[in-house]
Amino acid sequence: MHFDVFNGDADGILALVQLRLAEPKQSTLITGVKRDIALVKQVDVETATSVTVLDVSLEKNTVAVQNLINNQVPILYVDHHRPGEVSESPLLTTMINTSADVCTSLLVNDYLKGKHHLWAIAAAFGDNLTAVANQQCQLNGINTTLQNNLATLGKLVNYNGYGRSTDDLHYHPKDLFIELLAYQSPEALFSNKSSLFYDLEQAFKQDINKAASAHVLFDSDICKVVSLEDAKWSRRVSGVFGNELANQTPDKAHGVLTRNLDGSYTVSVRAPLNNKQGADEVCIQFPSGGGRAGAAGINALPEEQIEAFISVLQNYYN
Ligand SMILES: [Mn+2]
Repeated sequence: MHFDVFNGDADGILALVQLRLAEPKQSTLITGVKRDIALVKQVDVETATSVTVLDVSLEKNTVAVQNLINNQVPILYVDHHRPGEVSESPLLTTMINTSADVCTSLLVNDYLKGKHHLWAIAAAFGDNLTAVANQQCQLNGINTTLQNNLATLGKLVNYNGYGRSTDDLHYHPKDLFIELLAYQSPEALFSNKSSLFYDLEQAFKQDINKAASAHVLFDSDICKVVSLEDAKWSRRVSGVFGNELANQTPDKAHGVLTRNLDGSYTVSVRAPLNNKQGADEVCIQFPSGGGRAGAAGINALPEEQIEAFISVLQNYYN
């Protein structure tokens, strides 16, 4: 049995859509919410004959990958996150590139020589690689309407991946993959007015409108921190809402808090759009913090550290 292991966001799902349109294959699908990245360990070593892994850091899956290699299972690994120490093996084929202007779907696009490039461009938009995605649109002579639709598709599929567990999501990423695979190209998806594209768009609008009533914890010229009520919609929209706030006031840093089951908070941090650095530096000052320069997060911020978080954020960008 072949296993397809993929991140539940736009980049992971659309990388697999491209691959399986080009190389159809019966497979067992393994995925989860966007933050669920230690996925390879879910592969059944006994029945696996081959494995494809997309858009989850090799560093977080080293042990499981080694275990597959030890069991003579060939692996194709495509990703753009930190790989850590990669053990050489003729069984392990890697396409890993950590440059800031690359995502997994663009790597798959190269591998397939651009065969399904529209899906790859949507994924690049989903991973917020807007400049690269726009450039790809230009290179391929894509008109403005299609370009806007691809950007929306990337945003919506990415948005669908956020949640505490897959129960929070509108579509389980497995189902989203299966439904999208039924379309040869995103254009067919856009022209079907009853497709999931329009369902997701509707759902997104509802969530983002609710977020407008977010509780403001702190607001200055430097940064703004808000908290959302403890609800499924809050967990779905928190990441994208951070991006929206950043777009509205590009000179400010932003933090969006949602409450966890244990009373701690998940924090999404966005650096000011006009100064896209340091979000990770702010977050790693707290246990369970991490991320990239422009967008980072803290998985479990204790309630009593909210004030400390706000002053770190304020002082960092002051
Ligand atoms: Mn990605």
